[in-house]
Amino acid sequence: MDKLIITAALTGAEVTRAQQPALPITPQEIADAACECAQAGASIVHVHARLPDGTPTQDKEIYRQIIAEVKKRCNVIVQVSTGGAVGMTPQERLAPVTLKPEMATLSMGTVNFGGDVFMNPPAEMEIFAAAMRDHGVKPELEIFDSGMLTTVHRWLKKGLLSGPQHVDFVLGIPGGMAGTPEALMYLRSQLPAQSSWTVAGIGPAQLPLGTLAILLGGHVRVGFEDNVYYRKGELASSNAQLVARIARISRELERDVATPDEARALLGLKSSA
Ligand code: KMH
Ligand code: ZN
Repeated sequence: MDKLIITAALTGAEVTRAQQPALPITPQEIADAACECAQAGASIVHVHARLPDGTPTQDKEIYRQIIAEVKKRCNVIVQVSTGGAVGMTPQERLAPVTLKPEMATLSMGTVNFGGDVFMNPPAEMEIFAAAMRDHGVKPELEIFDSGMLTTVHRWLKKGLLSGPQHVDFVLGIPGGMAGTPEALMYLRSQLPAQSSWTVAGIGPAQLPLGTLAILLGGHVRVGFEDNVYYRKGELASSNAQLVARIARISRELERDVATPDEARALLGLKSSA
């Protein structure tokens, strides 16, 4: 099995300081959290920008600061969000891709998102895919429900995507596919050949689905964007605490954890050196 790639989803767009007092918000806080996670075993950080008051933003300058602050401190892969927050325009959402980060998320379809609708119309997402290709940014394909994986197959046939894909199953969003082993096993069975995959279990699904992914040869995303708890009723003290636990479980299961450069090699990214 390949070494385990751990992604730390540090901030997200929805979680507040009231829900998780250790939530990183400023570029400095995000960079500190990113490198603490890298130290604990993360090779990718998935980042969302916030204004100083915590409001989600896709402001390119804030993303520029986040990337620069992370690079000053450590060698982790920075993956920017193009999902942003529900209700943002496609133009806003795409802004950080022009900074040519190593990776960016690419949502593969529209999904109910709690009481909201997270809009990802195919024509707009095709533009996102083309922008990532033009800027040399590796997409991580976000799959919230099974039909989105059939879209991946269609896009591969049409040439909108090429080469081995890296897919993230986001499971347990109210309105999306359930955070269950059955859902994960089904999605895994439908992957295009040569794809790598990771799982982002939401809330209580984070730990069991992450553990299952380690056993199945997938990769794992943890962090406050998806889950603010260490265990039922106990908030996590930091993103790094969640990373350290999944790294520990992986090593106990005799699967080594990838460094950022090992993750780059697995994902077909340029080496950092
Ligand atoms: N905040 C969600 C509506 C992504 O980062 O690409 C979308 C999201 C996905 O977080
Ligand atoms: Zn996100």
